[in-house]
Amino acid sequence: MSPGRIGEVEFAGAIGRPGQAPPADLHQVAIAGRSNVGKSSLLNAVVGRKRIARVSGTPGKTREINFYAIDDRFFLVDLPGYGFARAPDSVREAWKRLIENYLSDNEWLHGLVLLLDARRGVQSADRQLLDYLGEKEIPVLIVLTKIDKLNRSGQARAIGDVREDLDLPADQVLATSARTGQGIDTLRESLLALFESEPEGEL
Ligand SMILES: Nc1nc2c(ncn2[C@@H]2O[C@H](COP(=O)(O)OP(=O)(O)OP(=O)(O)O)[C@@H](O)[C@H]2O)c(=O)[nH]1
Ligand SMILES: [Mg+2]
Repeated sequence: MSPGRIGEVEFAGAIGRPGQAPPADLHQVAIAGRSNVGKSSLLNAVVGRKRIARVSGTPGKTREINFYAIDDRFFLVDLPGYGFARAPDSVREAWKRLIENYLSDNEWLHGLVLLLDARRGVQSADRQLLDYLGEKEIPVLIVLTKIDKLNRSGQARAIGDVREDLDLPADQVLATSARTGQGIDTLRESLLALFESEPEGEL
C-alpha cells in the first residue's frame, strides 16, 4: 500500500471501550506516549492542520482512541497518554486495557510512533510499552518531542541518551518540534513509510 502525500484530514470517530471497533476498516499507524508528551500537537503538525486533534496544557486531555482519516485511505490514530501520575489507579487500568486491546491482534496496524519528551527521555512507562510492542512484533518509530525547549548541545545530548538507552542505531531517533516545525517533514515521510510495511495481522 502506498499512501502518497497527506491531503484531506477528517476526524472519523473514537473508541472509548475495549473491544469497540474502529470507525472503518482502514490501515493504521498510531501515535503513543506519556500524557502531555505532545501527541495531539504532533499529529496536527504532521497533517498540517492546526487544531484537528485537541491540545491541552492539562495532562490526560485525550482519553479515547481517536481516528483521523487521511484522504479516506488510512488512519492516523491518536492514543490516550499513559503515565499520568495524578490519575487514579482505576483510570490508569482502564487506559491500559483500552490501549492493549487496541494494539493486540490489530490486523490493520502497521506500526506505532512512540513519542518521548526530549527533556525527560525514556521513562519506565515507555519501557513497558516498548516491551509489549516487542512481544507483539509491532514496528516502532522513536520520536523526541518539544526539542525547541533545548539548546543545541542539549538536543544532541537528549538524542544521544535515548539512542543509548534503547540501543538504537544513529539514524533511528528523530527530534521534532510541533512549535518550530523541526523534524516534521522527516517524520511525515518516516510515518508514511510505515504503511509500506506489512500490517501486524499479516505477519
Ligand atoms: N514547546 C513546545 N510545546 C509543545 C510541543 N508540542 C506540544 N507542546 C505543548 O505540550 C502540551 C501538551 O500537548 P498535547 O499535544 O496536548 O499532548 P498530548 O500528548 O496529546 O497530551 P494528552 O492527550 O493529555 O496525553 C501543550 O501545552 C502543548 O502546547 C512542542 O513541540 N514544543
Ligand atoms: Mg492528546
